[in-house]
Amino acid sequence: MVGGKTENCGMNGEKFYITTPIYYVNDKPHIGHAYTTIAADTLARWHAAEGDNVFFLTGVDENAQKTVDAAKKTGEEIHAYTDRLAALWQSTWEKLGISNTDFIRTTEERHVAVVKDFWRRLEAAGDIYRGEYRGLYCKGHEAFLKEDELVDGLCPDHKTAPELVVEENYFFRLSKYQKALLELYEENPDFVAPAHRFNEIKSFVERGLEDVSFSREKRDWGIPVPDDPGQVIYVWADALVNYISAVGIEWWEEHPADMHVMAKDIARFHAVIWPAMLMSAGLPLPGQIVVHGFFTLNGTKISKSLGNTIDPLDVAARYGADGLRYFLLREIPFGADGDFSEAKLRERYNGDLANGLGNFAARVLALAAKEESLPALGAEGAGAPDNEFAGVIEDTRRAVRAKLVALKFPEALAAVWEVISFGDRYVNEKKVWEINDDAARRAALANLTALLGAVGDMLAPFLPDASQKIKAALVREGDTVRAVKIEPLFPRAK
Ligand code: ME8
Repeated sequence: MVGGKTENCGMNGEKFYITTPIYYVNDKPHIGHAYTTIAADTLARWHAAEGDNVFFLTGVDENAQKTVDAAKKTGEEIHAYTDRLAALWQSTWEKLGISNTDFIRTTEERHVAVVKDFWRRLEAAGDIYRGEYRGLYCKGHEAFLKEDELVDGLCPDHKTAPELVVEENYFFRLSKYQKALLELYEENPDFVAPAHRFNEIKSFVERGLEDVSFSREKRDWGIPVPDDPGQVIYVWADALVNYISAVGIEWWEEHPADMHVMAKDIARFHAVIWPAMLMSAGLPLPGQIVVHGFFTLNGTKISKSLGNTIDPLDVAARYGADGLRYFLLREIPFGADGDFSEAKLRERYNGDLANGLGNFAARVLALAAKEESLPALGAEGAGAPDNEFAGVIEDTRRAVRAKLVALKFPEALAAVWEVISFGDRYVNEKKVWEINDDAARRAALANLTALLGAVGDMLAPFLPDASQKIKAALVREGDTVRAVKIEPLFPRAK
């Protein structure tokens, strides 16, 4: 019962349901969150362009204990705090051009109701039992750590001492699902991408699974366990269900998520616990867990406690949302760890965007704007874009598609930049600005506007603003296109 796959998409209005993690509201978004959301947005936009009926979900995870701590720190009443943070996350995504269909908050009634229903399904399957839990709880992870995972007694990621917790909890019988999970992995060789992440997951499950504590004692924040107000549901058991509560159980039964996108830190929750929960609840499984690496900032770990977070909105204010999107997608091989540095971003921005795409668009549009309408791509007869150009454009479209199916964002963009260089060389070799023969000049410009239009199209999922501007500068009228000069797409950054 595994959901749809990317390769099957397109052209037929099929549903494509893609998600980001729901982020904690103990802080504002940083560059790592922006990366996940931009990558998911690119896939969502691409699927929509291919004709799919896309549902793209993001949101916030509010029921964690760290929300309580964060609100205490600011001195705000907790609901006022979560309202403010949820609005901040939402507006950040808007400013970064994120095309999400919905935004879910785990304090919403639509979510709480489905979580309780889900819990009852686990209970009915005999997979919830009471027991005593002793463990070392890390608030940063909102998860228990094993003794051997600590470094000098501290959580290696958060550099904080975990808290010893001894309490009566409800447990979820995760161990019961080891065999079923291994079968799932065996039957679905793309269930987790990329492959090296899948291997980590498989060997983790092969080593054996322990049941997980699925509730916490006496908390006044979180979703109460049905029929036991002394316990609240473990924040992960609550958060994962957002993927269902946003669309409703009936939708999920008919069309579970095709793709859950996230970083490696939470891959186990999505590729092990989540499918086991769904099996227990008798619900279909997601199609694919897509896992990227972790970002550092100028070579060091991004962490609030180290004070080196970076606000994606600051970056977008200086380089545009497209500048940020381009850097993240072009620079970091999806799946590998990446490093954010403004110097590298500036280099990419000036080199590839200002001098590359921006300059090419400006040259072509300035020359073409001097002409009457030109024959558009697909037009017949003398002066229409020639076969070489049509062929190059088609090959590039195919390459971009193939790279996106394989989650190779840098390679997909590199393919578009190759065709931009091809266009630039053509302008230079032909010296298009010097061609006096009207027919020859117009034929060259028909080729170039066709190429630029195709570049605008192909970049739509990656650089929505620039793509929009390019498309608006090429006004299509039947079989012809009229070019309009535009302001520089990417003014050079100092
Ligand atoms: O884990 N590099 O929320 P979260 C790359 N609420 N990506 C990063 C990153 C970094 N340095 N830091 C964060 C949670 N991310 C849960 C999720 S889902 C049902 C519940 C991104 O706010 C990346 O996508 O800690 C990572 O998986 C996610 O933020 C963790 O977000």
